[in-house]
Amino acid sequence: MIPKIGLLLIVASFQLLEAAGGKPNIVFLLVDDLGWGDFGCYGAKFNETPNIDKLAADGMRFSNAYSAATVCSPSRAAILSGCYPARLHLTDWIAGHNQPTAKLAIPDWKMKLDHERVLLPEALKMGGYSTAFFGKWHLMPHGRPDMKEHFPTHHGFDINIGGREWAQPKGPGQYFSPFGMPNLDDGKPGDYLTDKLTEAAIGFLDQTKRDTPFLLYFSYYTVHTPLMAPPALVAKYTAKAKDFKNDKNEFLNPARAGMIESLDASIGRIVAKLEEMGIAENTVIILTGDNGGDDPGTTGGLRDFKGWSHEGAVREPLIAKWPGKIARGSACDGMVIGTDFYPTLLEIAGLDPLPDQHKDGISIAPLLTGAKTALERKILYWHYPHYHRTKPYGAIRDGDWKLIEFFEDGRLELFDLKSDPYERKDLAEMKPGMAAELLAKLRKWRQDVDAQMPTPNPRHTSGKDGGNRNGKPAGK
Ligand SMILES: [Ca+2]
Repeated sequence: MIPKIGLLLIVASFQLLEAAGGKPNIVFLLVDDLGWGDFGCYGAKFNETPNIDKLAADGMRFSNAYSAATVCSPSRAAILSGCYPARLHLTDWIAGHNQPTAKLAIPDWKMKLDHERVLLPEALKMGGYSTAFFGKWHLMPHGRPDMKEHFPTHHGFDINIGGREWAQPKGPGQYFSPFGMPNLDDGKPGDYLTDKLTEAAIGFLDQTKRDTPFLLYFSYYTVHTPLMAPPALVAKYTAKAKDFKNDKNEFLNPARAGMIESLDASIGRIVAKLEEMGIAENTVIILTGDNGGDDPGTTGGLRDFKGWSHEGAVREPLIAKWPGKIARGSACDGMVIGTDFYPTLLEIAGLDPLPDQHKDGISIAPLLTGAKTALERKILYWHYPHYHRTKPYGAIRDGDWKLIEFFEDGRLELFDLKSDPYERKDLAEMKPGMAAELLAKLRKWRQDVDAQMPTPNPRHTSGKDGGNRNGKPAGK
């Protein structure tokens, strides 16, 4: 690997030759615990998301976009590094669950990002971008807000508003003032976190220099628990729930629906601000989530949800808008995963790929512009050597086929997502040849990325296999 400092010098020398003007601005919107069925444009009838639906109507909506993990930290690390969590050895939410007597002992994984890697914001910064972070970080040692070297500002962001070690708002008022977050105005009693972060993001836009392109990385704390929304919105959805005909088993939670309406309003304000500034035409907006929703009613019918091992845990909404480049009202069913954003945004910014970085990502720019309807890459992987709601597992999607391997006992599940998108029919026993072929690919990949595996646990207590934190059986 080229030493990071050498890479910085090489890239910087190229960038000095190139004027920054004309490069598109980038607004990356990452929603926490977002279900595949949470937006109107993805089928939601209870949640109301007019601004997000408009964003999709003005751009492209993906139907096979994935997070690289079923929980927060590894998914976020994959976006920022362009590498699979398995390669980073950052495979669980920080700080993870402690299952001391489970059948398997989890590996010694990393609870922080390596400084040796060149992350997406660092690469864009080298390319002349100003970089700003808003919201949830959750990529540093648990309970160590003193470790400033792990904050966003030490990983390529010029400014950090709100990011710290927290997985969720933990200030005195949680989603309401006071917030207790870095560089975020605590406001007055009753002020709501999503609104205050949006104000800060708009304040950043106000201060941007027109000749400097920017990355606005807005990592919403919403809609992670605790489910808390402004009282007027809770009242609105409480009333709506009373007469709601719930044909598709949506999650009728007034607080969560209110959180999503606040999110939608935030996105509407940012889009309006870009238009008001006259820079909307030269700004790419990407909206996605870090892992599935935290309730079975959020996934649009996909099996399972956050922290499990099936599609509902990792399939995410993905909407992209880039006027003049992405066709209005377009749709794409090509497979995309969180590691792809890094090389995609480099290409959009007119920057060369970086040697030794973003190893597991592929630019989806050809999908966005319509040059291609699918990437040559047909295989995606997941690796979770931990206990959560699921037991430790690995998974591979190869075209329409998906195989899940559970590490405790080697049990396999095989699904044909084309005919069975909701993973109702396990074909592992009916199609042992296909299962074996996919398993071989999955194991080969684990070797290639040096994935950490769980090991037999000498402290395992017979009869207490650790299970999962909710005591539910694996699977739906
Ligand atoms: Ca999350």
